Amino acid sequence: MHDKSALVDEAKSILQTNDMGGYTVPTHDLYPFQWNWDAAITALGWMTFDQPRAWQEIELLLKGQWENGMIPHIVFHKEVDSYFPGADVWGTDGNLKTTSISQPPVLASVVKILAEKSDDQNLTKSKLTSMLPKLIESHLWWYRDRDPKNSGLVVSYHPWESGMDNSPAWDEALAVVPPVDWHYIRRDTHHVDSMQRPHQAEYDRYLYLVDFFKQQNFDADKIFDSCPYKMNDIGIISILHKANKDLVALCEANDYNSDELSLLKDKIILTESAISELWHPESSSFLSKNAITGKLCTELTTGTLMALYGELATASQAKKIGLLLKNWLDSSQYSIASTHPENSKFEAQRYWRGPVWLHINWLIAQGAEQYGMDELSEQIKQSSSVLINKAGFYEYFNCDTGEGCGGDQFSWTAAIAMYWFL
Ligand code: 2M8
Repeated sequence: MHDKSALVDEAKSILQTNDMGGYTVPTHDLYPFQWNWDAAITALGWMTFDQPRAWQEIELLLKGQWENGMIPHIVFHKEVDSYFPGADVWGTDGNLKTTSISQPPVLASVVKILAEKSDDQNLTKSKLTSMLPKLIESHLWWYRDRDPKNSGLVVSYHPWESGMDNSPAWDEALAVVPPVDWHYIRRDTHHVDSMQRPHQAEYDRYLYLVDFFKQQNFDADKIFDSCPYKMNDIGIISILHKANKDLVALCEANDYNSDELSLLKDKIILTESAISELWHPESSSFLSKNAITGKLCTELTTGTLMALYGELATASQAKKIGLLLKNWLDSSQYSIASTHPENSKFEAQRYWRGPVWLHINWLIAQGAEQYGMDELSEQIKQSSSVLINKAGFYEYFNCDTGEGCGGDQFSWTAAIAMYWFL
């Protein structure tokens, strides 16, 4: 067992080392830019010892926001060639280069936490004045561009958008996407053992989609009509739903009102009435749905547990998910495997196909707590802290051995550990 204060010092120094002067890279070399949901989670870590710096993290992310409201998945603040695909491959316009997709919108929920925990009300007020309209715009973007038919269930166009890149839930839908027909050199496998990263066949298709968005001139209607990959991702839907409720609450607490905000309130009701489409009684879980074929993705991944976090489950559904979660925790040596260990596609060390991710645990633990499953929530927290004590602040952890995997000195792992249990 490490000394707690030594761990706090180490976690702080990871954020400081990864600080590029206002934004934090997830880890040097492997991910040398600012990522969307990493920035949100990382701000929670900054908040524990430097509140102005926490707000700054978000301000710099919002600098990359598109005119249509989208907050991109990566903001390429500076050119660095240790990552592929870089800004040139994405081919977007603008002075500040970004990617052309987004990522799980946990940001508004984080801003609510920052505002509530802040001890400088003037600073908070001035930050919220500029941020609230931008956050509202970003949520409206999800509903406008990603749910133009007003179904209540937004779609995602890329596994990278889910943040759970090579999750087995995406395999079938991704297999239909053609491979890219040009040669490229991956950089990720120069930094990390290829056994811990996605396969080449997946990268070929990730890149095809990147090209596809560019060829459509990033036109929302064209992409909605013809994108070969379209997913009702239960992870994104749940995180957006929760963030939407948090944003409405934050605006109300700060006497902020607008027509746009009323639109968001309507979306909350709409999603709640549509979510039963994704409930799969045989799995005791909500599932993602391939929006092209209408087929549910029956692989149990931690994305499916996000419905608890979004508070989208009824009491009886939540009870079933709770039993599933208990069984899930008991099925691997360490914490919550990102793919249920009994699934045939489970791999204990390969990226989003088995390893444990700490920020995901935090989201699921909040979900369990919201439904009164305090013991489960506590078990998730304890098992997360065991990993930090055993392995340190890695990107993710082998759920059988507890060994740290992927990038070391990882910002969101350090940040969530500081905020949650250190
Ligand atoms: C991973 O994704 C990037 C692409 O976005 C990659 O593998 O190149 C994912 O774990 C994603 O969720 C995360 O935001 C990103 C940076 O930590 O890395």
